[in-house]
Amino acid sequence: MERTLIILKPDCVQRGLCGAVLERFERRGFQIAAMKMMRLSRRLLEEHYAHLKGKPFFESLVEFMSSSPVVVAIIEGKDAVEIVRKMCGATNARNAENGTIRGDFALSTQCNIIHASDSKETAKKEIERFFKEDEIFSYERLLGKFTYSKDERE
Ligand code: IDP
Ligand code: MG
Repeated sequence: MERTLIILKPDCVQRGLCGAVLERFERRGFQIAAMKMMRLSRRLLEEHYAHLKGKPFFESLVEFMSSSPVVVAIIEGKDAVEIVRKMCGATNARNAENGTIRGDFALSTQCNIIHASDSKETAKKEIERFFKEDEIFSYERLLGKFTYSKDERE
């Protein structure tokens, strides 16, 4: 099954919304393959947001992302990368559709609750950046056969 990386950002942790956000992925049928709390270092953030280096908001973004512990998790399921991105909504939460995580929980471009990998290639890199092999769990859920049809599970 496909895996993608999410980060529940400092605003999500500080506002006490981690449970509400994770619940959405679980309710949709996704499985949590890994999860931990960590404080992101400048070194890690400079690597993670390398594509944004040079933007006027870069320093402020690094400061924000290291201002509180965050929760990092791996979400697993068919087409997880694309569906999880869709569930997050637009980067600027003020433009995010109602019903998306950002559209329901945030009003800011920077403080937008959640990071999610933007492609299968990025997901692979980001999972390796944040998790060791022995922190990732493959397991079968008893209700798996009610989440996907037989042919979809294969
Ligand atoms: P994404 O998180 O929707 O993939 P990116 O463009 O990859 O959006 O930007 C990464 C993060 O940087 C955003 O989630 C947001 O927290 C922050 N960010 C992006 N654009 C701006 C901006 O114009 N001002 C402030 N922060 C921004
Ligand atoms: Mg991005």
